[in-house]
Amino acid sequence: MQIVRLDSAEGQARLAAIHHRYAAVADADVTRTVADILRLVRETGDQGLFSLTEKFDGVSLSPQNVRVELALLEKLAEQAPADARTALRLAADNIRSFHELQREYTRVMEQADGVQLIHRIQPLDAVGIYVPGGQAAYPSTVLMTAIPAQVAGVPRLVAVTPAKTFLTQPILAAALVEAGVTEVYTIGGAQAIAALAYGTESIPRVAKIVGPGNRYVAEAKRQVYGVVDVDAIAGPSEVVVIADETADPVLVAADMLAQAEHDELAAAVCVTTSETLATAVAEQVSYQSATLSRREVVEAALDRFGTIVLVESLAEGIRLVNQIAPEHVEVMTAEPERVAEAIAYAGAIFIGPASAEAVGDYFAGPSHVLPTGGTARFFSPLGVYDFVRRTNVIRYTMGRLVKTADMIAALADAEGLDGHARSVRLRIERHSGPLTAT
Ligand code: HSO
Ligand code: ZN
Repeated sequence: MQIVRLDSAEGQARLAAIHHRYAAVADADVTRTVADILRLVRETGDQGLFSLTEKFDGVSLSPQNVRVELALLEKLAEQAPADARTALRLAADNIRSFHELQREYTRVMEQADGVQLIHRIQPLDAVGIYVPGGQAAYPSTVLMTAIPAQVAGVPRLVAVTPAKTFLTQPILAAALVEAGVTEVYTIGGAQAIAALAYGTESIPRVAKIVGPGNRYVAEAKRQVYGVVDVDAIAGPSEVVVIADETADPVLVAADMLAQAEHDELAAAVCVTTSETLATAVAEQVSYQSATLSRREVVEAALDRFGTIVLVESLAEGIRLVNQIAPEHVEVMTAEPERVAEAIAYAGAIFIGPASAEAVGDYFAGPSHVLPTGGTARFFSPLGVYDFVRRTNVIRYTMGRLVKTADMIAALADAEGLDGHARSVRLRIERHSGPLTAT
């Protein structure tokens, strides 16, 4: 684990690498392959979807077996360990209660003369949740993506996943049950994204697609954006721990390793004012990493981005954290609330030694689907607000129109749009009755 001073040449080089961590390279082959897959499903529906599933997953689908009945899903869920299922249920309850806070309601501005201006909020009709096959699929992520949509009131929650997923990971079936999905289809890859976006004979289209996937899935989501909405394409997970001499090096190291085990591209950084802590964290990182089952992934990640940065003051550390704008920030300092307050750009902030990132990853309630790669500068965590549509409604009265017609017409004239001006003036001319509220 590298320890560098912020103002050293070494420190600057390391931070430059961290700042440019995911200049995602668009692979032309992937782009082309995905475009072909999307076209085939768009043009031929079920037929293309089923032939691609046969080709890539070796599974033969039909309109009769592509959908998993919810009763069967519940049976599959029962094969997951009971303690994990109980934990999923409690986690789901916490996620639901936190997201209730984010609910938005239709607001009406009612004026004395009867004019009504309405900001109407409605849930999306249908949301597709992509659940990747294989080890990269996390039941916690199923909860984090499906529950905010459910709280928003989305009536159709459609999960898609390759057929083999449930056989190898029944806990994913349990998560889908717990999250309250309403439809499940055994399709995966770019072809599943196509089916959700365009619809096929067997799979009615959705309005938005969320959830992580491999690069073909990510590229497919990018290409269908605009036909449907999609969530942000998440990069590898990242944490910055900001710590002073009061922090426990054992915990700082443990949390950096928890991040590093996600991915060879994951970033685990500690920013500290204390040289003693820096040395102790570095020692702990090598000591603890030896016993992790994903040691190889951990080491690759630490080689690439694992860094302990020595800063002169906490103020300097906070500036650095804001420049990195990481997905997660943990604050382990004497007055963590004050430091946390000064952190403007982060997906999620964890205050004090009890708030391990794992608490947020699994259980506390706030979403773990967070902006990565510095996008916390302008993006937010996935939330209920991502699953609603807003519509503006205007209900004017003739009384108000008479009062304001000249101003509206003046603005229309100024833009050279006499059709607009006329449409308002005509109403005044044709209105003969007394000026009532309606
Ligand atoms: N740290 C990941 C979420 C996760 N961790 C899922 C464990 N499972 C991104 O926030
Ligand atoms: Zn995690």
